[in-house]
Amino acid sequence: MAQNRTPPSSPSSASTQALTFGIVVAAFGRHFEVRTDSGILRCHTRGKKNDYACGDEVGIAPAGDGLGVIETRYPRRNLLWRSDAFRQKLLASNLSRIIIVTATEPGFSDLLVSRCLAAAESENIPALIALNKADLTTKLPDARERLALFAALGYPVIELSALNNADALEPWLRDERVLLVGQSGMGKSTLINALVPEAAAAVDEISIALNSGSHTTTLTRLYPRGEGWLIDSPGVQAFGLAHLDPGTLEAAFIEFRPYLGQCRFRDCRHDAEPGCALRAAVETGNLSVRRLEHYLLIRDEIISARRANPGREFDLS
Ligand SMILES: Nc1nc2c(ncn2[C@@H]2O[C@H](COP(=O)(O)OP(=O)(O)O)[C@@H](O)[C@H]2O)c(=O)[nH]1
Ligand SMILES: [Mg+2]
Ligand SMILES: [Zn+2]
Repeated sequence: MAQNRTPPSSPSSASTQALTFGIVVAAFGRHFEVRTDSGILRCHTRGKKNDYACGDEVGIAPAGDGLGVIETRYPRRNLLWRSDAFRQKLLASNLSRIIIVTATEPGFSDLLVSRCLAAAESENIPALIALNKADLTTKLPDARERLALFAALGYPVIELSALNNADALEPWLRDERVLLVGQSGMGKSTLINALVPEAAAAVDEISIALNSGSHTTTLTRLYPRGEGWLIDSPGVQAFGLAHLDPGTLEAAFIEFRPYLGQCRFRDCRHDAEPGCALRAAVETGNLSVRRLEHYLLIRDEIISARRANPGREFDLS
């Protein structure tokens, strides 16, 4: 999948050496693994720069002994990330699909599903929902019912049992660049092991030595598969969307779109204003009250994150 590529502009550094094209396949703080045509290189970065994500296409200067330096990053087609008032976490880039992994047990948060969907929609990345552990049949009806909310919006919901087989996902993976995202314990790593036979290393925690000593960290890792790839990510509990402005968030709730701009007041907050088109649609059963609640909660969180850290710039494109 990697190929040699000449950088778009001549290198700005003193080096005139041609850069080697690669894809970031693992990120550990300021160290990265980059897959190139001639194998995986362990790379560090220039200066304090560390905003690379799994899936990024980069140009590296090989330094021998399986080491290299990331010199440049090529433009991203998209980027999935989360942020609160002060921090941000890059999840993955250049995706063609996101699979939100839920399970019959332990229980999952439908609010988190809405957050992941909003993140995907804001970057125009198609999303589907996997309902894993379908073999645990006592909890299955309840999980199905909770996901019906999203199925009704048109998101595919695929039931499967990763421990038995994951074939049901096959049509959604072929040559695609897919991120698995979800709470911990849902079965993301188990799914990767089922789908990428040589991925036996997809364990939850991997100890790695960083320069400051030995750390245990959860890891985002990319696994090549056919012409595409799959990315396993650590469990997310909080998926902050502080980088989305409220207008983007509204439109990321796809079923709201026909109603946006229809409220009596142009700056309607969809809380208790008269003539709110979203509330009216909830009253008539055309919109789900649960999704409106999710939207309001995330919107308020974005507003307070921005108040807590005014002037913060969100630009990672
Ligand atoms: N019964 C059942 N257990 C599963 C299934 N898939 C995963 N598990 C179990 O769920 C636990 C969490 O799985 P893991 O892949 O680590 O979840 P992750 O945190 O999302 O990566 C492990 O004990 C798995 O064996 C499944 O389809 N059925
Ligand atoms: Mg895992
Ligand atoms: Zn309104």
